[in-house]
Amino acid sequence: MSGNRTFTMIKPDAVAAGHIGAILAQICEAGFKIVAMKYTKLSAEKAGEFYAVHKARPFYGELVEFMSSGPIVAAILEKDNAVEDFRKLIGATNPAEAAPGTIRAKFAKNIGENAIHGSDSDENAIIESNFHFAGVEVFA
Ligand code: DAT
Ligand code: MG
Repeated sequence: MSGNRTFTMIKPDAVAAGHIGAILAQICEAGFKIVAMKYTKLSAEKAGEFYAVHKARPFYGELVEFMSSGPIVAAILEKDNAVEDFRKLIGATNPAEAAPGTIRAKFAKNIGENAIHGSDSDENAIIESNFHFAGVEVFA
């Protein structure tokens, strides 16, 4: 059975460009309920830990630098089939390949600075949510 929660971050490029409100509106209009949210900034160490799975990739250093370059909005979202539906809403990693109307098609700059994160599995949604939020910060 598919889970009903996913984890997201509005990334530093989209925050800096003033897109927080428009992105949250699109998320809510798509039927996701915000059950946890914070405006925060990742240290390089924390960003490196979050993306540790990509450590061996050539873009890892760039990714860690970018994700710790400015504030982000982190949130846990609830909806039936949350992980899959949210990946559809955000679009492909490379905005040049993202379907029209998706968050990345509308707001991402390029494959590295791509506006938003979405968990890729129910298991990772839980791991990523716990990485950013304590239980008392989640309001179901
Ligand atoms: P996604 O964020 O769509 O799950 P991913 O997990 O493969 O994509 O990669 C994590 C992030 O790393 C991605 O959002 C942006 C960055 N990234 C991925 N591929 C890249 C590339 N070829 N060049 C630069 N940055 C890349
Ligand atoms: Mg991913």
